[in-house]
Amino acid sequence: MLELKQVWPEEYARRYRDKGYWRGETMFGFLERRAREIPDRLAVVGGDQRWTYAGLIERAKRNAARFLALGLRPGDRVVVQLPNIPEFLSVVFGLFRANLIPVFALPAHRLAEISHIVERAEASAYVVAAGDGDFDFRALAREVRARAGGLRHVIVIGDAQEFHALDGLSCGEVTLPPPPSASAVAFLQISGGSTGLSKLIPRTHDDYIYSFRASADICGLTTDSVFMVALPVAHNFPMSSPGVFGALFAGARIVMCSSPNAEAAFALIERERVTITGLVPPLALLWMQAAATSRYDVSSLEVLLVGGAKFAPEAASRVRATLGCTLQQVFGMAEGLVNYTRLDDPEETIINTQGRPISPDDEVLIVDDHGDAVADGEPGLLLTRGPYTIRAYHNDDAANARAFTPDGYYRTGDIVSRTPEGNLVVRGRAGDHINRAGEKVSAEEIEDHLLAHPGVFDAAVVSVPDPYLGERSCAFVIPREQRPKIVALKAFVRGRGLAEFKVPDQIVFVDAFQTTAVGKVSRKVLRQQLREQFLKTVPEEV
Ligand code: OOB
Repeated sequence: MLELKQVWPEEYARRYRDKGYWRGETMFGFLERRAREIPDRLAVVGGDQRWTYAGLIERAKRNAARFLALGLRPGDRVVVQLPNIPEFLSVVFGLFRANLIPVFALPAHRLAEISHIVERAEASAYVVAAGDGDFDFRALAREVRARAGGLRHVIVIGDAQEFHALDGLSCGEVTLPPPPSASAVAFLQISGGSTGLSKLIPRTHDDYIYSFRASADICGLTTDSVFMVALPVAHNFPMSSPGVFGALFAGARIVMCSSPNAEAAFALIERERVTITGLVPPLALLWMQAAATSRYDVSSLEVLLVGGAKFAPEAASRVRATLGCTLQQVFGMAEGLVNYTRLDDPEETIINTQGRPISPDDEVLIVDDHGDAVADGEPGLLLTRGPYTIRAYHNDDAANARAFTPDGYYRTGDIVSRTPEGNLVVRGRAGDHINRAGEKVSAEEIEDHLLAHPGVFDAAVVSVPDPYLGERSCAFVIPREQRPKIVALKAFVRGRGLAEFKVPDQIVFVDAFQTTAVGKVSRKVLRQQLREQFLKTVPEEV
């Protein structure tokens, strides 16, 4: 069996084990242990389904047998693209039990992203729900299969058409394999992506379990907690900060919410007596506004986690008064490092900072452009390494050379400062991505799509401030003689099979890009110039 490894140098691995961060437990192992301890407690509620811990484990084992009976072999990668439904858990833990490697895609991903992920991960199978809202994932699966040759199986939850229906698969006579090593890669997560296409993030059982076990503790989860997922569950934040995995680790109950819409979520909070949930800042703003007039009782809510993008202090200061709960800011990344404000921090810290790392062994450096440490309070580039921060992306030497220092620090691309108490404050980004309501969009990736249009001579995509989204994307385009219409250009980008959140929010045609005396300008400088130009010319819009 092919076992993917994420390699920490031996002295670090030993230290992380000695200190009890890495405990040799596996993803399936911890859930099975919980199910033995509290078989009859509810693990997950979603739609009209209510599964106990025993019920979840049974379903996961059945799915494991189904996957293996289909011909998948331990170590094979399986792309999972599911909405917030209980089956997300029975599929993913089924894959863990079969020693298959889930690769997590978001429901918003389309042909371009899924085929890239399938190819990079060399995936053998793809699991989708038949549909989600208006979108038919079977049609997408058809296109993906036509493009990605190696994909052998498509498994569908619901009406499968020509594909395999999960429920219709036979379990056969398979023997489930022995557990994998806890230091092996358990799954591949997708990077937000600052440069070009998404990279794959290999997370081991040991490192990931540590991150959500500690998160569950920091977020105060107990067996009495009710954790609601309103953001897409496959994203690292709702998955592990403390996320569904942290909730299961704590023996809590998960409520799957299919839409982050305030009224739909409030109805579930009231019905299920939800105690904790997580949101990106734009949704937190909407919820605070909706709470003023909502007829639902959300008084069970104790903690609201907000992260994924910067939460303005002014908005943060209104959480308690409007929603009646404690705000917990979370600043994390799928590559590893996660910071939280603590529940008992002074209000001032909770409102004005993005918290401090999970682990005493998270090494955090804040440096200037020369790599020298800056003083407390001064902004600098955040570098980090630690017991749950990856040392390399999967199968991507070029990205690894850029993203990691020779001594193994991950260059986050974030500009932060540190308060004297050790809390981090996010001040900006060095990298060229757009943080659109928590969704990261790579400028380079969108530029490449724009350049494929015959009417586009050159394009530069930048982030501009947006009162609702935090940031939105603006594409500056130099047209060729036949200047395309803005709607047509947006439709062209969409038609390339991209997640909707990547289609430029705004397109501005320009005659030329400013160049320096040397004549040539780096993309990075160009984007910076355009951003400044935008802010100077249209300040009233921001
Ligand atoms: C989370 O993960 P990703 O991988 O989608 O994005 C990571 C990036 C960070 O490098 C930072 O630029 C930004 O998102 N970010 C924040 C933030 N939380 C994330 N920027 C400002 N303030 C915050 N609170 O977004 C993620 C992963 C785990 C937990 C929470 C968020």
